[in-house]
Amino acid sequence: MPVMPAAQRIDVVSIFPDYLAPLGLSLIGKARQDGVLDIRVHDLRDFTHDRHRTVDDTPYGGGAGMVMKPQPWAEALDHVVSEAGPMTGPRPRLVVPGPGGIPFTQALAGELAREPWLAFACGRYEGIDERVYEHAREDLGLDVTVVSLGDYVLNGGEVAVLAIVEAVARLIPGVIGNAESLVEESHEDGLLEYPIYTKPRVWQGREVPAVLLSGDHAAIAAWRHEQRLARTAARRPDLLHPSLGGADAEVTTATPGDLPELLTLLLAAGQVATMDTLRADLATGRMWLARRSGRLVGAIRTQAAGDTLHVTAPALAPDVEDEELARHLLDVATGTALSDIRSLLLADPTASTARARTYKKAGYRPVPAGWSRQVPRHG
Ligand code: 6GU
Repeated sequence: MPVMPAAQRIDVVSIFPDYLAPLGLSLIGKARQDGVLDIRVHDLRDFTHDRHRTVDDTPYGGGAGMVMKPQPWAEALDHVVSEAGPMTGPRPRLVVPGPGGIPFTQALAGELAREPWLAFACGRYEGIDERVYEHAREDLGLDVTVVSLGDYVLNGGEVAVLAIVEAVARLIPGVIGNAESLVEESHEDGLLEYPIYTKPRVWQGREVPAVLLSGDHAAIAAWRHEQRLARTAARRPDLLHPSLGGADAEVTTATPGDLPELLTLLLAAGQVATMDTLRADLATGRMWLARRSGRLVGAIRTQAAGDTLHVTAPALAPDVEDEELARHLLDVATGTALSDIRSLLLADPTASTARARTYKKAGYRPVPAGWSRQVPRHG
């Protein structure tokens, strides 16, 4: 007989329990019915003892707004945890949504999805008295994480909890049917998703890109990868630059102080350069450097001329035969190019067999001056 894994338990404490009603809908509502998720919403005001069910008061030290009182929060958290027994029993991980938290990311969603028990404390007003966090950590033994959705301010944590629970729950087996669709998604590998189309092939005079109808799976995969890079560069360049830790290397743009080391690398890699040509390159184009443990192991230079981006062969240190790194440098240098670039010209007419394969895989075709590739338009 198949053994049902225990449901993930989620407790939410809020002064607006109705705000969390959407957790009864759609795939999350279904998962609750199926016993995959055990979500319990608590009203913070049930843990007050005065006639007005007061949850807030003015801040010590002055300042705008109101602060959530410690007593109702402590009793609410005690109540949630009490269902687990003494200090040694299972404990929820306490997540407190707030603009001052660590960024909520797909990686954090994955981490939270592996927790058997989560508790969310929805603050309102200016926030919760700091001693509630200390009580949760020191007296209840909870791991407390303050989490922010982004750099903007919401009125309270409830909307954030809806977002966080949705991102977490869909990673739990049994919450969404198609495990495949989990893998191929924006952010799972640090790039945004490619554009997608369905029937009809022509809609209001707009055609689906021909490559998608070609049946050429390699061409389709190359086109999609290209679209992902172009989109990420246009909309989220911040994702490309640090994620350039691909191929175990840190990729950065060069500064004048890098030039002597760069010259050594280029000469060792058999390229033609002097300090003067490099200074000129730096002034008129862009240079990307790949470092491993601080050591310069690769470089590539680009220069825009009209709608063509001229790209040098990726230069690698002689002991670094790593086509993945070469491809990575090429993707970085071309993926972050200006959006009005329509074609790429890669000056490497005498590429090695391995390097020629890298260029072909990246969508380049041999031309007399080296290798050429067209850049698709993107939104
Ligand atoms: Cl998680 N909570 C609140 N109240 N405001 C926010 C937020 C969270 N993330 C961004 N702004």
